Amino acid sequence: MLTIYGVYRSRATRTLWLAGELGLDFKHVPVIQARRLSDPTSAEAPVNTLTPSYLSINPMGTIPCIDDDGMVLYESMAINLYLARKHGTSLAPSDLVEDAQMMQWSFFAATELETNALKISSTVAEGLANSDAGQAVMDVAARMLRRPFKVLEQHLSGNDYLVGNRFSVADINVAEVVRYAQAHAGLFDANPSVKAWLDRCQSRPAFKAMWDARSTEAA
Ligand SMILES: N[C@@H](CCC(=O)N[C@@H](CS)C(=O)NCC(=O)O)C(=O)O
Repeated sequence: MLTIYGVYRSRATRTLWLAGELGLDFKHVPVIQARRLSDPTSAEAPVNTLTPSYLSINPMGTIPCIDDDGMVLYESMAINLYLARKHGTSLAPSDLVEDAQMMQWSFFAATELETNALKISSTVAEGLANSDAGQAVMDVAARMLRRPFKVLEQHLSGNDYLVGNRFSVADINVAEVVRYAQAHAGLFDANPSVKAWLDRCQSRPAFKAMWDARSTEAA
């Protein structure tokens, strides 16, 4: 049995979206970020990233995490690459080269995009997007993203998807990070192929199902 830990309003979306694409049967345990609770250590608090029983599963206290028949794994990109490979289908790499390319794009998202993309989404989430200070933070983050977005743009101007000209786990891993920057219209206007690719990824039924579930979860 596969268990996926982590609320929808977290990086768990990557794994929940992939599980939908693969049609996996799984148990969802909506562990919430401790920072979103006023007293995460109280006895009444919902299971969160500081709850001892959760820390005994994932000592990092992060979400997502999975337990796949006793095999526990954290780090969202590793989880997704594992699940894709385990269940095969066109979402998984078909050979060693594609495997390397899917890892390349996943590491690229985690190391070259995520920090600055998150600055954009958290500025919006904090309601600061229309303030001068918020705009300045978003513009600096967008400037830092210019180069990796240009690399993505060059690749996607000649390819509909990141690897093997088909939708794969690499697209999920990168699209869910690029989404954090989506509120910065200028970044996407300057990179129309990235915008078109993100639209393609987000128009998939499994993304929409994940997004609907996320939208119904308490903010
Ligand atoms: N690199 C990790 C990062 C995981 C992470 O930091 N997740 C956040 C939620 S999106 C978290 O668990 N934060 C803990 C907390 O806020 O208490 C991954 O990709 O899985």
